[in-house]
Amino acid sequence: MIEFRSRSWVLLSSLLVLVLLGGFLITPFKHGQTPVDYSSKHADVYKSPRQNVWAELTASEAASVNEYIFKEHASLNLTKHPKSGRDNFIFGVETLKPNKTDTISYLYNDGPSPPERWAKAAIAQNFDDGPYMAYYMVGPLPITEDSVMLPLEYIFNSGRNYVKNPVQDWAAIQDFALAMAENVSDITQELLGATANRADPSDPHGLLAFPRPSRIETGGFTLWMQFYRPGMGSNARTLLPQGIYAKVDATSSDVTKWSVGQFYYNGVLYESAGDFRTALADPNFERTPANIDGPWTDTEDFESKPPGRELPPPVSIQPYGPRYKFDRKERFVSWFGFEFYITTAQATGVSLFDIRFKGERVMYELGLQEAMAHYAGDDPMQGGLEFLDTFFGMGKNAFELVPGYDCPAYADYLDVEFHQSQKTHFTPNSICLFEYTADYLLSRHTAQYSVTASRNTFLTVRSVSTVGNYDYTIDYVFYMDGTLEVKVRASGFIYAAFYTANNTKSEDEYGHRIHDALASSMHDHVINFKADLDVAGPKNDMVRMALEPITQSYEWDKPEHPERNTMHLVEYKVTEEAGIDWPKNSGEFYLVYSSDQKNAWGERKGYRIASGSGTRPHLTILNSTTLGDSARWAEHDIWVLQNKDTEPRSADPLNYFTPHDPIIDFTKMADHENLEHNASGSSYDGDLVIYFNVGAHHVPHSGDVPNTLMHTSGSSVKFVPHNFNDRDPSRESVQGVRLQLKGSKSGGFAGEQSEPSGDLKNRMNRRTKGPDTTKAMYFGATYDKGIKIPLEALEPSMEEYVSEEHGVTDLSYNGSAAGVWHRE
Ligand SMILES: *[C@@H]1O[C@H](CO)[C@@H](O)[C@H](O)[C@H]1NC(C)=O
Ligand SMILES: *[C@@H]1O[C@H](CO)[C@@H](O)[C@H](O)[C@H]1NC(C)=O
Ligand SMILES: *[C@@H]1O[C@H](CO)[C@@H](O)[C@H](O)[C@H]1NC(C)=O
Ligand SMILES: *[C@@H]1O[C@H](CO)[C@@H](O)[C@H](O)[C@H]1NC(C)=O
Ligand SMILES: *[C@@H]1O[C@H](CO)[C@@H](O)[C@H](O)[C@H]1NC(C)=O
Ligand SMILES: *[C@@H]1O[C@H](CO)[C@@H](O)[C@H](O)[C@H]1NC(C)=O
Ligand SMILES: *[C@@H]1O[C@H](CO)[C@@H](O)[C@H](O)[C@H]1NC(C)=O
Ligand SMILES: [Cu+2]
Repeated sequence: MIEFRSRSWVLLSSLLVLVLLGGFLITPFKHGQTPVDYSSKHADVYKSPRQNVWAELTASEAASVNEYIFKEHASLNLTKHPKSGRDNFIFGVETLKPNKTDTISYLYNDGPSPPERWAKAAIAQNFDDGPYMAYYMVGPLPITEDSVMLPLEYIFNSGRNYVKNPVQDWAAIQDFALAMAENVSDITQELLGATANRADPSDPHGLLAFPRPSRIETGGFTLWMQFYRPGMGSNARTLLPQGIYAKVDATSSDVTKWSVGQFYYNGVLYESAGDFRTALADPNFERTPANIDGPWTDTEDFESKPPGRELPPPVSIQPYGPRYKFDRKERFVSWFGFEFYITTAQATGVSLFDIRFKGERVMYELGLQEAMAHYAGDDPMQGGLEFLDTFFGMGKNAFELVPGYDCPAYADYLDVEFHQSQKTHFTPNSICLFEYTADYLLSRHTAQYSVTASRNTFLTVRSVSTVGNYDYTIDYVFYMDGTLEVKVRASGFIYAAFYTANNTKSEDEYGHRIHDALASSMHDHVINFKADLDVAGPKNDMVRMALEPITQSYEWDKPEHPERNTMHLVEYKVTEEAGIDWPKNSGEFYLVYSSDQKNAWGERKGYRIASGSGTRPHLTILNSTTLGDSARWAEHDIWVLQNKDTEPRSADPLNYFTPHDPIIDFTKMADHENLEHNASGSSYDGDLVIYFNVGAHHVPHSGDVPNTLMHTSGSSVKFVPHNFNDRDPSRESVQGVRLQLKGSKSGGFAGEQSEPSGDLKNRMNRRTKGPDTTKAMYFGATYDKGIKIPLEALEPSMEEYVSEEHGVTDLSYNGSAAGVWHRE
């Protein structure tokens, strides 16, 4: 019997990969032979060629950085356990990714030593005019007498390493919201049948008040607070907005100076709680029904039994183990020519570095930058609601994956560590790595005497970031022909609008009615990724290859056609930094060509930036009032820029607090700089970088209740080789079969080839019953005997899921990039 790997054997699996690959690819298993003995230990551990220079800090590195800052920078007056907004504290430490230019010699020129290792520290710091969050660089690591702490400025084109923090006194803000709710408890009781419960804020029968900054000035807010029901049973809070809104003057960083102003209810604005109360006392006061929780927000239906539900669905299995090699320590993966390193960051989650295909450079870096959701609506909450989800942390909110559900039962899982508030936090099994065979072929062809079919097996690196109401499944997918795909799918509770039964309001202008007192709220998801393409080396050119109609005359066409209406290719070089949208009618190919490397046919080696599946939108809103300059990358589909050490990211989480003067302003990165490096005298070295967006224009409808479905939200961009190789490189890697059709003809076009020898021949003829029957000629290995499948491979034991109850972000400021606080 062939045994299956279980998750508890995951560590062992990396030891096995080498043996597996050897066994699998070179000596196909013979009938009856047990391919791998999983119970024995193997001496060989797969080793990455180099060390992962982008790896997150280890727990001991982080501890040493924290200790160094405390000891050597006592003047910062840091406390270990902040209890109030006046305390200074180290919020988090993580790896400061090395400058690309400092890695080149180590990665590509056999340089002996890796670049220096540095840490980035985020420190909550009070200055004379209030609280700030400031970034520092600490290094080189390990900490020695030569290590220093410097303001981290070079990666922020604002020239600042700090952002004013308007929510530093989070405990006071919570108390303020509670006091506001208590002050109008007579009104909420009357109109919503509930009040806030100070003793138990998560009381399912109580109310919460949640703030949205409707205007962010330097260092202060104007806020609107809306009431919500907690929806604690279902976690459906964002489906339970209530129709009462309060405006808060929060321009002072001292919360005791905040004050409540206007109220809004049923389309009417009241100047104060008093005016609202007076209006409510009028017997003609117009009410609108409240939005009440109930079974309609439940995410599961445990009861229904439509025909078919009594059987489990098909699942994928992997009886012989994985075919990739994986260095778990360095997080390095090698699979059919692809090689890359995996790393993570608190804000952005998984990134891949040094991606090569068949030994040649493809990308230096591929990773998420920011995930934005921008809403619209005619009420004070939805009217300006916007989220930049790295602010809450796409990495630190990537939780354990559900085995057999998020990823196939046989996937490898990676744990993640991050360092926040002087502690190392451990998230088990939050990245998965697996091969999967598509339900469709990569290639096939039926010829006169034969039919050939090649399976499409791909490799996926997956994580899921749960930011409040939404779960984003983020995939990096590798295909055997050298294609890479970046795919994001969102599911979870929509952030819905309160439905006002006021017939003077225009129907369906911002969404649809989806329950008694609930409306959907249109919003754009624009999710930004960086792809630092180094196609066959760092010097690249981006061109738009247009397909254009033309009227041409050809000598051979005369006299019948003096002119012929046809089409041709026209190349437009992208000569300066620009934001480009997907072309109408897909009428252009966006190609990144090597400036100096050509394939065997003299064509420039290239990769095409192609649209994948779903929609790939940019922001519908022009010059968003809420966003200011904080997310200008959302305004076009694809950006091509000069690559610079000083511009490693398109955004920073703290952009959320300074929309009009963000710490990273993308417009200053995409500022029309020259992309031509061929001319003499050009200071530009030819290394370009691409930023691109995936996402969706989301107009939720009744089918988004209770949860948005992955297939309506899925969106991807692909990077497809274009003359990168001399021919299709997948041919040597794929597994498939060629069937010789019955009949007497052989030879010639698509006829029978000479018989292969040895093992292959044995296997080839395994299923043929006689000389006249169809013959199967397999390429790549095949399954060659029945297997007994353990339950574990079909339905992994959930005992393996080890996470304890954890703090999923509730989209409040506590635990965001603004800090984490404890009560005095
Ligand atoms: C240090 O911080 C505490 C609050 O955490 C404050 O009371 C004290 O005045 C600060 N000292 C200096 C020198 O800034
Ligand atoms: C990266 O390069 C910038 C300037 O190009 C420099 O200021 C910075 O110190 C370098 N970073 C590291 C970690 O060496
Ligand atoms: C902030 O969140 C942490 C958990 O991350 C929790 O322990 C703490 O009590 C919260 N602080 C406040 C003021 O709610
Ligand atoms: C609540 O009412 C009290 C008493 O009128 C007032 O002092 C306080 O400022 C109010 N708080 C809020 C948050 O509205
Ligand atoms: C409905 O909303 C409009 C504003 O859009 C407001 O003028 C009107 O008074 C509201 N009607 C009721 C019945 O509340
Ligand atoms: C964007 O809006 C701001 C504020 O209204 C305005 O100052 C600016 O000129 C606008 N920019 C563009 C490009 O429309
Ligand atoms: C550089 O490229 C541009 C655009 O393709 C071309 O017009 C120009 O002649 C080239 N210059 C040199 C020196 O090759
Ligand atoms: Cu959505």
